[in-house]
Amino acid sequence: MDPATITPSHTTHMEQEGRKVLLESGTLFEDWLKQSIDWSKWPDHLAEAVRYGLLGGGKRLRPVLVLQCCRASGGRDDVALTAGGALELVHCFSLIHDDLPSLDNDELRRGQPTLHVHAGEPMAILAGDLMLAMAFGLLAQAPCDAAVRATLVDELATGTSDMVAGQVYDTLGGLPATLPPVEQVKLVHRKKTGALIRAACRMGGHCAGADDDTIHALTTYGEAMGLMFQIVDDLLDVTQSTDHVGKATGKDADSGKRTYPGVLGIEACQQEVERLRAEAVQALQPLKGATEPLAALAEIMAIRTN
Ligand code: GRG
Repeated sequence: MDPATITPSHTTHMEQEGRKVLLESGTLFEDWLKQSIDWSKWPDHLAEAVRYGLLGGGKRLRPVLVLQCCRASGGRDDVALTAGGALELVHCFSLIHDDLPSLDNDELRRGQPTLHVHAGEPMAILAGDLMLAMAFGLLAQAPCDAAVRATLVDELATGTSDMVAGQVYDTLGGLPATLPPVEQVKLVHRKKTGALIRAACRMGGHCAGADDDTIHALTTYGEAMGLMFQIVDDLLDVTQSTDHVGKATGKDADSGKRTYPGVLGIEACQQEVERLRAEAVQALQPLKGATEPLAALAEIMAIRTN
């Protein structure tokens, strides 16, 4: 999926800037992942499956957030490229496993057959497992001091385990029954989708050796972005076609899942998206580095249509 097509061509300066940031930084990661991984270490068909799951398009939002949060905190690109590459490996692993017949049973992802359709279910499971191991292996080699490296590993482990807990809530239940419906949906979204986006922003700050106030600001930005991202995703599921989004839509209602539009209605969701976008941008105020790319990413993620 080409980020340049993420919105129609009418648009404000911030939207254009958001598309540019996503395209330029996303391409940087695409190239980095191709070049920095020693693909010859694995059997050819395993390497091919990982490459298919990792390099087959995607917006690269999470690694781009790592890079831009690192830059906004005054850090170096080389550390952020490694941390962002590791995070993207975890993200792509989660999509591969999420699509499996025993979970969401989806056949289309990023406009292509899902990995289990392409390479068979056993290979999809094993390629996903390898990608998770590769992610932590990459972080172990991050070009920074040992304390920062340990913090990056901790952040990625927290984000990944919260994501798995969110997936369990979403697919196997177990949410606290005392929570009102909207709080239940919020909890699932915060964990399943928000946790990795939050981790991306915090990892970007840690790559730069940021102080506590900066990490706090990036956390607020990341939490608002994460929740907003999933509410927009829920809205796309009810408003867009499968062809346009490149993955199956209309599934949430069919599967009886609780979603934001299902609980609040479409209009209230749109207002919540706008509130979270503004909250994300506001959170950037204390940062000393260049924050326009992060504000532009909030803008474009609020209005994305795929
Ligand atoms: C099975 C141990 C184990 C772990 C996997 C399956 C799973 C746990 C978690 C699923 C998490 C998940 C798929 C959340 C949905 C988040 C979401 C909206 C993903 C789509 O992100 P985009 O739009 O995708 O950024 P692209 O294709 O652009 O990268």
